[in-house]
Formats: sequence, structure tokens, C-alpha cells
Amino acid sequence: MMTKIISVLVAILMFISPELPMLLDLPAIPKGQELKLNERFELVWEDEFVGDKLDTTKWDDNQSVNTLHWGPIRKGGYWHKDMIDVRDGNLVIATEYKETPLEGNTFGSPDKYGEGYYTAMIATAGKHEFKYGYFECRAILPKSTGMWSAFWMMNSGVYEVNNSGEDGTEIDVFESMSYKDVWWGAGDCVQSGIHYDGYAEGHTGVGLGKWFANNPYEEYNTYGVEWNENEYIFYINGIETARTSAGGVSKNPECLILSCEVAGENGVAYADRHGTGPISLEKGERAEFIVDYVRVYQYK
Ligand SMILES: [Ca+2]
Ligand SMILES: [Ca+2]
Repeated sequence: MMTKIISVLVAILMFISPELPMLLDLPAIPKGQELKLNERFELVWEDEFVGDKLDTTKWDDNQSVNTLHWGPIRKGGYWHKDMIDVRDGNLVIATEYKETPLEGNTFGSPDKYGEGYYTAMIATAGKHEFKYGYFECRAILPKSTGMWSAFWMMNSGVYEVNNSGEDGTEIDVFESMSYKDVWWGAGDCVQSGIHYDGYAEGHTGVGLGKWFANNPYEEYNTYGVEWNENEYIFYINGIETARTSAGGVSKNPECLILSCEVAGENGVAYADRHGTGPISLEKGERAEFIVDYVRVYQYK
């Protein structure tokens, strides 16, 4: 109900000034071009998440993926493969607080698993990488502030600081960082953006705003990006939200990543460290990122 009221208010604001919601960092209603998926694209790769375990010919669930070198500590929590499940036609990435650390191979890393929030990621790095096309997932988002789920793309060229994103750009198709976490109650939104040129001094990123999805913490929505040699175009449920060519569009193949992260650092959850609000997932509770499918299309 609150979302509906806010949606109407945002619609009125957008009628007065289309740019106003973005200027105020308010979520906006997607209203750009229609995707026209079947007219323009053909399916070339998919995982529908059938069966009862992750297809490791498609995904690496190693939480310190060789080609990415991340984990097992990830921001304010830990990534551990036990938090990954495939059931009822879905990938489920769970997030829970563990007082007793899970056992795990840390892949030569000196980092150890400890008490804290456990969640996970999977990536197609080193297995399936793609250049240009349309990339979509259909998902229900995890219900907690202080953490976020994401569908994103990555190439290690992102680390090359050369004033360009052409060698690789982190493409954040969506991040769910706003669960019930804004004072006016319109948390039913996700954000999109890109990052390139390293993550330290040279780092350059472009936030593309926040966008309403349809009851995204309870219902499936589709989140996609169209990537061609000229630009990235982001979509929710087949309607454009935003587009950009900032930094120069990546010309390198990129892997797909599905992940959950907890705000914080060094494995310690840190209230509001990433603008997510304090974590609302209590000990003994479980939040689930439920993904029906990931599909990759290329231009006909
Ligand atoms: Ca670069
Ligand atoms: Ca499925």
C-alpha cells in the first residue's frame, strides 16, 4: 500500500519534472523503451536451476574463485558454498548468522572463517564469458536491510587504471540495497550502475539511480542489461530503466555473477557501511535470494 502511494507521488513528481526523482535519489518507475526480446534476440545460454545441485559445468561455487580472487571474507560477512542450494527450480543463496564458524577450504588464503554472517556467490568466471547481448535473471530478493543481493558482470580488466572502461567494466544489473530502508518507506526498488578503472584511487563509477520493481522481496521480477558496442541499457520486467556509455563500453567478454553481500568490512557487519541501513537479519533468521533462471541472449 505504502509503495502504491509512493509510486503515485513519484508519478506526480515525474509529471512535474522527469528528472526530479533522480535528483533527490528517489526511486523512479521504469518508463523507457520496451525490450522486444523475441524480435531482437535469440537465447544462447541459460541455467534454469533444475535438479537438486548447482551445475558446476556452468558455475564456479568456489568462494575464492581463481580468476576473481575474492573471499572467503567478503565485506561484513563470509562467502561459503554451504549457503548455496538448488531446489524447486531455483537457485537459493541463503544468508544467516553462524555463531559456530562453518568448516571450509579457504584456498590457501590466510583468512579463516569466523563467527558472523554467512552467504555466498556463484560466477561463470573461467567457464562461460560473454560479449554483447542481453543478460537477464528472474529473482525474488532477500528480505533484510544491511545486505544486498546482486546480478552483475565482471572482467578483470576493471582493475586496469587507464581512464577507460573498454578493457572491462563491472556492470551491476541490479543491487537490492533498499529493503524497507528509507524513511518514506519506498524500499521496493533496486539500483543499477557501472564501475571501471580499479577500486581504489582511479576508481570511477556511475550510479544510474534507483528503480521500482513489482513487490520484489515477495515476487519474481526480471532484471536485465542489454550490452552492445555503444552502450549498456538496463531493464526491469522488459522496460528500460537507464542507459549509459560512461567510460567507454567494455569490449572484453565478461562473466556472470549472482551474489549476496553483507555491509561491513573484514567479516564484521557494520551498520549502514554501504548505505543499506543496519542489518535487520537476527540470529536464527534466514534471508534467501531466490533465482528462477539466468538467460543469455545475443542479437539476431
Ligand atoms: Ca580500465
Ligand atoms: Ca527455474
